[in-house]
Amino acid sequence: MNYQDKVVYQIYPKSFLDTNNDGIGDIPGIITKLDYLKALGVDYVWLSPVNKSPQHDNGYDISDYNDIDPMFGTLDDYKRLIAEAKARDMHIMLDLVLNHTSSDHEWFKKALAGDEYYQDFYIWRDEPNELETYFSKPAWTFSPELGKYYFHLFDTHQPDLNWENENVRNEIYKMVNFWIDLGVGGFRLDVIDLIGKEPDKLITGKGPNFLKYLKELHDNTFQDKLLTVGECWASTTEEAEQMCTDGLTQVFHFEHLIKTNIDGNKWNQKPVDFTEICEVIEKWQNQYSLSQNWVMNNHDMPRLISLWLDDSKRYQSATLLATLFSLLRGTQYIYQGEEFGMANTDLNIIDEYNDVESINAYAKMIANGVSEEEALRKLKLISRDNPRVPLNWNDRSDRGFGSESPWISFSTDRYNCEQDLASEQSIYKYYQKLIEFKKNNYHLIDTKLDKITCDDNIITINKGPLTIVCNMDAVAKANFNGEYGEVIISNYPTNEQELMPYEARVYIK
Ligand code: TEU
Ligand code: CA
Repeated sequence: MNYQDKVVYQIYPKSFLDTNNDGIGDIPGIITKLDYLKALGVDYVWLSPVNKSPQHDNGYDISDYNDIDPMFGTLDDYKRLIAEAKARDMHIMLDLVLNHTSSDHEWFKKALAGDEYYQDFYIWRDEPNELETYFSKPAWTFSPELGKYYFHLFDTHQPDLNWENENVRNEIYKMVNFWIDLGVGGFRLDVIDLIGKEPDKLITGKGPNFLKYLKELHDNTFQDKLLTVGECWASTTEEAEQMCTDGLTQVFHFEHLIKTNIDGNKWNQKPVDFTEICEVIEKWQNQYSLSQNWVMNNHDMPRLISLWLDDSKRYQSATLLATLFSLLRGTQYIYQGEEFGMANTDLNIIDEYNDVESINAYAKMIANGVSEEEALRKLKLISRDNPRVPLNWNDRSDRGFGSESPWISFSTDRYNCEQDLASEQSIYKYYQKLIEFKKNNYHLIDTKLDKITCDDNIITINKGPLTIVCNMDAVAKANFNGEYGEVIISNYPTNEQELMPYEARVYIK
């Protein structure tokens, strides 16, 4: 099964819906919205980690893989979530963070206490080398307990596991099988390409043993029984193919989403060039034959309507992007709030930031002489806190999130789900329409592209009887002669000869 006609909805649990007024979204809150997700057309619900965690990286620092953090609920709540999802013919996907644990994990605590068996679960050296974390700091932290440095590619509270140690691998397989037995329907594998790292050789991604570990994980756990998606920031189609042969169902590539980084540095952004985006689309659609997916938003990226288009033209921007990406072949991933057009938030002081990556990057910029104003401007544009603020379910003082004092400030943007659903121009309803079309006509979607072009910022995709036209510009395009058949979906009520700003049309012949 390749799952390409499925829709996956990502939930960032802390910010989804709070039912006990502690400022933190929770599993019971997710259960109350399953009908809403079902009606959208969702098949799989992926939850960012809800395991026990001290939250130094918002749950991507797990201290107990086999339990749920009390802030989100209990294991029984999680079982109920699985059952309630199944009752609606949906599945729950668990976020597996296998590259590192929290420094509060009992393995690490035992290691620090002198237990050599567990010391070998992590990576220790007498001297650090020059490797850096993804969070702008050295990748080695000195442990006064052991008189050595431990290795971590993320925060210092996220020590990397030593995958060379067979005992680590076996513990992981046992844990993954625990969740399979509990009934999860799939896994998202956090930074999976890093497990084969060889720090002494300065190799971090896709080390020499990576594919071997991946196959072993696959063989000992999910095999080909569940939907699995690997997070790999920069994968070529060849690498993706390797990972998806006796490994994963599919991998994220994010190639289209990192095109605006200058020299790979996310803090230096340039305007999007849609010609480049078309090249990425063409490459994956036409040169990659295994299962693939398209992502517009997630908890690590700014909202795409704000980064690429104009969030003040919310309906057109959101529906235009949805039209472009939903009708490509591949599993569609929707990040919470995307379906009703949530935009970036507008944080103006560094104290309002929560995300460790943003806070460290800011400190580094200031240390390098960047002005506070400029550093804040960069954060505002691209910080991971943008998509992580609580969802605006409505316009009440608690935004329908369930608490007036959330763990991170509400968005400065007040557009909300209730307003969207009541609007003549509902983004949610447009998504519904696209998804319904995609599911009912998947045979038309599941083909290579005949052609994709970007002329004067008008993207045109032809495949079989379908033509998708997207005006990526804020200005109208006169004399557009689309002789592509009948318009079946569009984000404008009438479709004239002129293409309107951010207009999207789907034609069928
Ligand atoms: O992200 C992987 C990762 O490499 C990110 O740090 C990425 O470089 C950054 O977000 C780009 O801005 C995953 C999770 O999605 C992220 O939330 C975690 O912080 C990270 O792994 C560590 O588990
Ligand atoms: Ca709560």
